[in-house]
Order: sequence, then structure tokens, then C-alpha cells
Amino acid sequence: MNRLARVAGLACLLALPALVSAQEWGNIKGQITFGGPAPEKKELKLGANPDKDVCEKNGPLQDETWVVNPKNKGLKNTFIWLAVADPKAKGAEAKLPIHPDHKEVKNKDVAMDQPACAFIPHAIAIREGQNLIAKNGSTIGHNFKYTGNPNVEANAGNNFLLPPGAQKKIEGLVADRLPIAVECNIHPWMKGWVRVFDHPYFAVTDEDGKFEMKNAPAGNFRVLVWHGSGGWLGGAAGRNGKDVVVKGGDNDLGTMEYPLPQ
Ligand SMILES: [Cu+2]
Repeated sequence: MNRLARVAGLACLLALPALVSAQEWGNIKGQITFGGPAPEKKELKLGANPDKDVCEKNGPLQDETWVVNPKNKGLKNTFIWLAVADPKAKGAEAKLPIHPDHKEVKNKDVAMDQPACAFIPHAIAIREGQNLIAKNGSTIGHNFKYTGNPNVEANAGNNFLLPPGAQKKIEGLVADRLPIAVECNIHPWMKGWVRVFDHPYFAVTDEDGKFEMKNAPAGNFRVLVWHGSGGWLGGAAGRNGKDVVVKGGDNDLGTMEYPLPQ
């Protein structure tokens, strides 16, 4: 073999693995709407609660069971995320390819505040490696009780008092199928939700029910949709989500309707 052929052969060998493993990436967007008529906005009646004045300093508190935009029926606070195509996949096979820009976990601290007797944001999705900051940005005491999967020690939960202005860092939460419910026992209407993922392909819908996931792997995957008040989209049968094909470039999943659970 002459030198040129050897060099060409070597170049081929070097180039080949890159070709085989070339992963394309796509951006995913879409909207989740509420199935059925948009529920009327409902104000919470705080009755004789001694904190009433502080709780209502920005106006009456709204019931957050279903936050639906009357203009487009967009359902806020809905979690949506990507998973590998096979619902039975375990271990390394259940892991999503991660875009180089997402390898590192950015924005270490994600806060859930309670400035006026409601958790803000009401629903938070975080990635393993991020800390949940339980915050009390108000002038009254709150407590922060969180309850996740009892079989997953890191997420099992805790309950602590947060004096006015205080915050506490919750570290080490791990990705799990079960959500973490957040409550304040001093103000029993307060409710929040946290979900933890081991990848960056998740979103929580905004006031238009819209979501976006950037630089997701192209290929065959599933999307899973879950809401704190109604559970999986499609009920128990929806726990495995639905199949999606992610293409390189832009992907619009269109509108998905979240039927009111029966
Ligand atoms: Cu409270």
C-alpha cells in the first residue's frame, strides 16, 4: 500500500464513526388546551384567616386548579417532556441523547416563592443537578412541605417553617416518574408542583398553554403530558405518553387537548 492510500484509509476510519453517530437536533413547540368549556375564574374565599390582608394584598387569590386562558383555552402549568420511544426501556437505554449545549446544568438555583399566599411558579420543572429554593418573599410566616416518591429517599420530602424573608435550599433532588407536591399547612389552599428530570427536554406550559423545548434529539421518541389537578393526559392509559417523530430543525406538535378528567 502506498502512502497516499494509507493516509486515505486512515481518513476514512476517522471520518466513519462521526458519520454513523451524527445526531441531528430539533426544536419542539406546541400548545396544550383545555378540553371542554374554559372554567370561570374562581376567587378563593379566605374567610377569617388572620393573614387575609397580606394574602390579598395584590387582590383576591385565584383558584389554581385549572388556569385556562379564556381567549384560546390554553392550559397553564402543564408539564410536558420527552422520553425514549420504548416505555419499557431501563438504565442507559432510557437516557435521551443530550445536545452539547445542554451537557452542563446551568442556572443552578430555581426558586419557588410565596409572596402572597400562593406558590410562584405554581409548577416548576427542574433538571437533576439544579437546586430548588424554597423562598418566602412575604411579611408573614409560611411553611414549605414537599412530598415526593416515598421510595426515593432524595425526593421523599420534608416540612419546614419559613419565616418572613427566609429561604432554604433543597439540594440533590433526583429524576423520578412521580411528582413532588408542595403545600403550606398554614394556608391550606396553597399548592404547588415540582417535577425533576435527568435531561433538559421538559417544559411547563405558559398562560397560552404553550411550550417549547430546544435542541432536542431527532428521532422517534414519546412526549408525556401531566397536570397537577388531573394527572396524565388521557388518564391512566396516557401514562406512557404518545409517540412523536422529532426532525432536525423546527417541529410544531400543534395543539393537544387535555380533556377534563372524568
Ligand atoms: Cu402559607
